[in-house]
Amino acid sequence: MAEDARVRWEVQRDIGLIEIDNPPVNAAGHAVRAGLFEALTALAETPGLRAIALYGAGRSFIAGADIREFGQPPRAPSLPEVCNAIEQSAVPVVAILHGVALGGGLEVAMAAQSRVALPGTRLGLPEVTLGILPGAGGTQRAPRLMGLAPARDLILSGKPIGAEAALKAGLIDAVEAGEPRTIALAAAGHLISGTLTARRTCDLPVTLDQDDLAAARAALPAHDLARSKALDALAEAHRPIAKGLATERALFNDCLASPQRAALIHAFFAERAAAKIPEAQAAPRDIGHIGVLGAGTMGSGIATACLIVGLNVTLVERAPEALARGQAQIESNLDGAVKRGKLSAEARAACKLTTSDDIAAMAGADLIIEAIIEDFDAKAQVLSALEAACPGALLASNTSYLDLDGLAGHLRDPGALIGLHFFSPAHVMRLLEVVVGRETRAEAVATGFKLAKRLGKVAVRAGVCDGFIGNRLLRRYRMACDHLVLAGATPTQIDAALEDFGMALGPYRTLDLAGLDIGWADRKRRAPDRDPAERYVTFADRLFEAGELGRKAGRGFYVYDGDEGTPPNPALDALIAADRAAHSVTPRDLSPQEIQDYALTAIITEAAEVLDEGIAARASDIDVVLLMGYGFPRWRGGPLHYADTLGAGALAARIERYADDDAFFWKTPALLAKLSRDGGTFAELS
Ligand code: HSC
Repeated sequence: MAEDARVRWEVQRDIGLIEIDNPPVNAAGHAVRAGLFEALTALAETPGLRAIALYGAGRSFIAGADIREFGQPPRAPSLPEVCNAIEQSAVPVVAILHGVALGGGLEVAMAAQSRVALPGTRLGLPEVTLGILPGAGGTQRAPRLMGLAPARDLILSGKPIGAEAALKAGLIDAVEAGEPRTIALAAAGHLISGTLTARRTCDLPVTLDQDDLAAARAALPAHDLARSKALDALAEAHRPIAKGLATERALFNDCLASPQRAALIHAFFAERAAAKIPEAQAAPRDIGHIGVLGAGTMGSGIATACLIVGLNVTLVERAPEALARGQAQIESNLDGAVKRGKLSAEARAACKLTTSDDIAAMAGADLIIEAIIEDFDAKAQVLSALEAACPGALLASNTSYLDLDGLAGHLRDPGALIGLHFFSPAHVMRLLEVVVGRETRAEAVATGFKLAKRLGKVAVRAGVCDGFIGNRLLRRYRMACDHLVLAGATPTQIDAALEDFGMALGPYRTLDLAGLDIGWADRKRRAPDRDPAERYVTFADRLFEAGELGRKAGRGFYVYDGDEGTPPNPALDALIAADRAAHSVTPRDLSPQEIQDYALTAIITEAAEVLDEGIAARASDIDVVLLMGYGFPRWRGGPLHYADTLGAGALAARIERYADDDAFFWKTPALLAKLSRDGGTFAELS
């Protein structure tokens, strides 16, 4: 047996076995590619060999190319070269898939002459989610194995499919249960006996359906480079494979060079970096039993999220009608999860929800999350009551901006309190801000992160300040948008410009969705501290005071009660005109670019301050919060990744220009000024 650091091979009678062993996910980095190439070459020279089986050690076959290598100088052999060598092997190769076979991993498998997957294997081509396309033959071999339309689905969705679906689609040849090495030996035997057919994928025909590709292209968002290039590559799949592969390579390189690729890969690593916290070494508590106090929208969403992953939940609410409403909401959420395939019927039946009107019912819970109204005194009072009634439990507040240290001050054991800022709907949104107070114990932080992982959420550590990371940036962004209205833009123009930038929803449409009462309550709470120098506009307050609360009232910034779309609320013109008159502003036209620059610079400015104050540990954590909780376009990488593409110098100059008009709102943050002076980037700070 020859040995390579990442790939081992051995000969068993007339069978060659190749094992890939590159923890944690068997990414096909340079060492794996070189090892595979060497193993194939050595086995090709081994006399009497009749079949080769390729499998992965550890928890997966291959999770794809090594993403860290993108943007680095290429090193031979490339993955396409390895795939071609597998496909052209004179001795037939069977690939044994388990865990995941993603991206380049599935491409390696598709180049083999046969494929067997273990039950539970997830197979997919997620490259477009990273701003690239399958570049090791995936766009040419998937259509040959599955047909053009299913391959187009697999590639454009980026979503993996299960082993049974892959078998049905023709992507694999068999599903067998067992250990990968045992299945590898058996499958190689079946290749030799002929019970498993060996065929070269490159020899299979593809029928081109131009209409299908044209319809898929018409459905793409205009910015989406990777999916558009993937369609270009698929359109070549009916040609001889060498030609198709050459086109695929050129298109892959276009994607590789694009800012979208850099942004999407930044987002991939940013999500994973967020889990690296100073408290990672602390032992988290068991979290089998969760208490949730408050059965409103947030409480029932949090309870649903916990139930879906099999946690026991005790839900407490004083008012019987509210408890009944919350319980009904949870039941309906769980039914929805079953319908969407997120929860099996058996798991649904096994959900353990206990309800009560007495907080003592939560005694014995490992962690209790309060999700009552956003009012400091009310929260302080229930937290202290919880501490008395449920001794020893870790306590969490689902506050979205209140002072966690102030709340902890009402507890005998302030170290047991943590902030868990869920986003609505809590059983759907994947972001969780874990707010760490001055005295919060490491055990509580580690438990918050453990809960997030169990719930399938991405947790970001945040320090204490008004609004933590996300809502603090959002407030600044909304103020900037109000200033743009004052200057002459309409809310509709602002929504359109920012949706054009890629925001999931414009700021005023978002306000309508959330309800104008929320922003109003926040502004009212902060009113006593408002500096008279602030350029405060009142049109949103006036709308709220007229009962126009947004979607739930049928009217907000837009009108929702007609059949003719959602026109702007006609009442706005007079309210905005009054603000302009009060500030002696003569309105002017603003271009979409001006709107985008102003609003985005406000987010970046606040983000730089949040980072400098240590509220966020890294620039990429701020990016994750905005990407996962606030609809910031993932293909732009988040506000600070986007800031790096503009350059600190250009941003500082822009802020100075804005400050000429409004020196109260616009001050260059010290951190940005430093980066501008030194020519540095936010990414380099992490
Ligand atoms: C690709 O394959 C392109 C091809 O078409 C080839 C093109 C070649 C063209 C050449 C032209 C000349 N690479 O997520 P986790 C790390 S693109 C490097 O926490 P889980 C991850 O960062 C790729 N590292 O675990 C983390 O590191 P940390 C297509 C990778 O169990 C650790 O592994 N494939 C990596 O929750 C654990 O990851 C994909 O997009 C990779 N490919 O999920 C799959 N994958 O501990 C991406 C993971 O230091 N990966 N890491 O933080 C995933 O979806 C998930 O990681 C898994 C595991 C589902 C594999």
